[in-house]
Amino acid sequence: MPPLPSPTEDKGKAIQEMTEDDKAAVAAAEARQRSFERSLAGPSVGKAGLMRDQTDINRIIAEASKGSKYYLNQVRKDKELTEKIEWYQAKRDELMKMANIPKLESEAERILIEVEATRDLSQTIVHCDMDAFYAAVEVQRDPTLKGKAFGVGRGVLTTASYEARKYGCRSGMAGFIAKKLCPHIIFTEMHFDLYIAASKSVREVLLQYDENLMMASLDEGYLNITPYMNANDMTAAEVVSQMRAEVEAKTQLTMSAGIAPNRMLAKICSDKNKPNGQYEMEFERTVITKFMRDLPVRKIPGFGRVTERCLEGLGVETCGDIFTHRAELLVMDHWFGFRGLCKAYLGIADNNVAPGKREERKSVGVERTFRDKTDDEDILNELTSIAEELEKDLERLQYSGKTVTVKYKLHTYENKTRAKSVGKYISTSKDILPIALELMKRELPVRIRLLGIRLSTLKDLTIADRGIKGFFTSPSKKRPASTEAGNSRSTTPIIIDADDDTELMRMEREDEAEVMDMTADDSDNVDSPLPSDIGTPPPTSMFGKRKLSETHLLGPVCPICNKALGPGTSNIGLNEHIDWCLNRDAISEASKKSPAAKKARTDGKSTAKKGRDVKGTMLDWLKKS
Ligand code: TTP
Ligand code: MG
Repeated sequence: MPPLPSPTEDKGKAIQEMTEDDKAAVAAAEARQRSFERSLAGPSVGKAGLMRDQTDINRIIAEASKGSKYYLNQVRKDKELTEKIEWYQAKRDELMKMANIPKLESEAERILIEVEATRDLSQTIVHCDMDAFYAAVEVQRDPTLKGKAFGVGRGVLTTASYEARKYGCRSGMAGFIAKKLCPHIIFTEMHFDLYIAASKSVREVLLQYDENLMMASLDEGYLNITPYMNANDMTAAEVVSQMRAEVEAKTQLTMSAGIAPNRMLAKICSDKNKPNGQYEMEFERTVITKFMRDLPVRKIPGFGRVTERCLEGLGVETCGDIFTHRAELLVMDHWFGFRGLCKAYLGIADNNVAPGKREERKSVGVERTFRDKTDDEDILNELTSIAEELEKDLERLQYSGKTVTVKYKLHTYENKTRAKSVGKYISTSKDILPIALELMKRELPVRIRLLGIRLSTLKDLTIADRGIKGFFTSPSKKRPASTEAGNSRSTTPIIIDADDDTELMRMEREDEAEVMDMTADDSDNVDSPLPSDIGTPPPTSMFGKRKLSETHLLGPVCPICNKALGPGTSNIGLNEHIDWCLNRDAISEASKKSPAAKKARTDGKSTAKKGRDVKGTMLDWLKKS
């Protein structure tokens, strides 16, 4: 990591004495430092209405967190990512040297035309998002907070009031850093029961406009209002104004909304006139493509800081740059997913709106973060309480499962998982806890900062058993499929559907999970108030390739690579596979030399790609050309 630049006056003098090459090197080092500070500042940087420059804020955050374990971990991750980007650049150069560029460009254009043909402008999709949701509910609970700078949560802020945001305070920020940015900030406890009740009231209003309402978290949801507009002879803007007014009348909370032909665009639009506003995208191909051209890639839902930096490494900062660099991006298809990028460039995405996609859930888990825990008894007590919470979640979500995985994170931020499968479906703490304890006891003594239990190889209890057993299931046990709306917070779904799960997407998911787990190890608070199911994979079609019904037939699922191991796989078999997965050196030929793959191997994460190997076909194609 380059050192922080020296104070301005020294810098001015020093710069005069430098050669052009030196100046370029300093500029590059400063750019890298700023990029590092930006990534350190977390996922929701760049919001409007700040009282000081975002770069200054990023620097204060970097200074405040310097020396903390979180900071050191970010330095390590930044270094790894920089290496990975260099590897991508070298790979691109190597492949481009072999390529027939005009042919590559026309192939890219053919794919773009193919993707363009999937554009559907017939449906009016709305994304609704409550304004400063937890904070607004807190003001209702305690009206003295109105107009003040405050954050919700103590160790880590779940959100901040708009007044606190002006100082750079935001979701996911450690409380002690928020205090540095805004010394008069007030911290409030969280009151989940109130957020859940408010969310329910909002949902009741939204359901009047689309019975298939798709809640993405407690405070946001998607609707298809096309039938409502037709039935009531109203424009989209009229429907959305009325809907927002009804939400406010019922809850005294304000909501913003975006109107567009698909979910991705609607989500981007809902942020445009926040708070308490709405924005409608014109349903015109040329208007949409023009809108996308200047849009920074980071604005695409699901394109986080890892994707942003990797694309930046290939010269892509805005969606428009995707076209300019189409040839390079096509040769990098294996790692970046070319079709997904074409969709971002064209502003094309899924326009299906359907309530909670239960069938794609692979596991249910509870994780807790804390300042270091070393005492064996303390750790096992924590595990007991986690198992009890997991039982409640399984009851609420109506799942049972066969594979218990204990996950812990060492004080060095290294993640470890241990799993065991059993012959029957279980869902109670009585059944889960002994397995979790057995797995964890073998690991002791440890010094950890996160502990969790996850149940996978799931069975959906809302689906009646097929076959003769189904006839005997008591109807009272079959609950209607609950949506995921009860979840306190789900991760942002990536709503550009890519054909395959790329290395980049995996890295982004890991990064997002880690951001969520960003605890204040230097703060006064011990337990971070993060909601329990934060580690749940995003409920998106992109990642949930395997249907739940299939997993029943395919045996236990490896918690590392998510592969089903076949019916009748024993615990020994499962653990042998997990060991192999953790230590494997035979990953795909393509990613073998990638620093990402090397890291994934040591982290125990798989880079093995599901589905067809795009690189194989790409290389064949290059050779032919
Ligand atoms: P958001 O909609 O992202 O944020 P917000 O509603 O507070 O503010 P905005 O006006 O920008 O929409 O998230 C909704 C709630 O989810 C938020 O109030 C608190 C919670 N949350 C977390 O618990 N952790 C997080 O990392 C984020 C981003 C939100
Ligand atoms: Mg919100």
